[in-house]
Amino acid sequence: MAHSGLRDQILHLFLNAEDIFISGEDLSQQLGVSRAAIWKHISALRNLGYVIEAIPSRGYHLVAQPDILSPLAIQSGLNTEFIAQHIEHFDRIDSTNQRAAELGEQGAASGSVVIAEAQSAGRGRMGRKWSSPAGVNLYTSILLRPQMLPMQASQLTFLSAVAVARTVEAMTGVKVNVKWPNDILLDGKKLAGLLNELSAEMEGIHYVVLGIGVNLNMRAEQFPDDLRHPATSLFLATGKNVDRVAFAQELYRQMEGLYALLCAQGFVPIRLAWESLFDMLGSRVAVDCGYQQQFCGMVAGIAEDGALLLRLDDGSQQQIYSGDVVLL
Ligand code: BTX
Repeated sequence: MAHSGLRDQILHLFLNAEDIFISGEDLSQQLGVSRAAIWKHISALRNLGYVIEAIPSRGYHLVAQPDILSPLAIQSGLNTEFIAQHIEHFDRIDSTNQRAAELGEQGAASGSVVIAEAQSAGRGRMGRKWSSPAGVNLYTSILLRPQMLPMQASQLTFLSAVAVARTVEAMTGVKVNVKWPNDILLDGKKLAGLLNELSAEMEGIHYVVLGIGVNLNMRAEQFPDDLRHPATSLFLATGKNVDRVAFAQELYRQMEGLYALLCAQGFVPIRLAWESLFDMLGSRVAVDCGYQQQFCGMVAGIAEDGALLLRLDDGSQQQIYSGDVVLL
């Protein structure tokens, strides 16, 4: 985890103070420690990359924060009801999905979030790996306890895709597309990946972990050579670094808003939002479903349960549950 104790409390005061300057006297009174202790922790914060100005007659002023996805920074001004009200942050972890599943087993509240600067075993679908270099991207997992049937859980994948797309547009003005089932593409290159994992019985869901990886400030040389599809980052596309804390905040707000919409109005508005980002509607595609099964046809949309709807050449409609889609 990033920080602890008094340091966190000092940061909390900086981030939530009305006035940009706080005197050493005020800090020591509010936290009940000596001014020498405050000074020691301010030095420690500076060593971590926080830029803190000290002006004798006015006090301390937090000028800049290091590029760390610290829970305090994310929670300051977040304004969500439940998503990211509880955040676990790691400098490095095997997989945020793995940790969020542990939290799910331990009874953590719906909306709990795990976030990491780097992953040593970031997971993709079907045992694939998600490349997760340190300090440049977003790797996060959101724990939810939705009141829905297990067969409806894939609705949450579409919801996550819409949330990522809207966040990217809000933060950078860049428009992205989605590809069935779970890709987010920028100019045809993979920008983000979603991995949603489920713990359920036939009758209901215990919890869902929504895993989201977005390439934000990743440089070209940080991508592995053996990617299956071309990939990109927002930095590569725009030439500008993205503020990772602001991006995470916007993503959690979008997730919460769309989740509220799903709970209130069902899947239809989410499906329509997703389809508006899906530029293959009406296109002729081939879908490789594995086991030497392949379908060709026209993309007609997605079904309530997340299946891809394909109009085959004989006019019949085929629902496809998994496969790789290629434009013909
Ligand atoms: P996927 O199976 O659709 O994509 C995995 C494939 O994408 C890999 O086989 C590789 O070719 C390519 N790839 C790997 N890393 C990257 C990258 N950084 N950018 C673009 N392409 C890449 C997608 O699976 C699901 C990924 C979810 C990742 C998040 S991160 C937070 C959470 N924790 C966790 O362990 N996984 C999720």
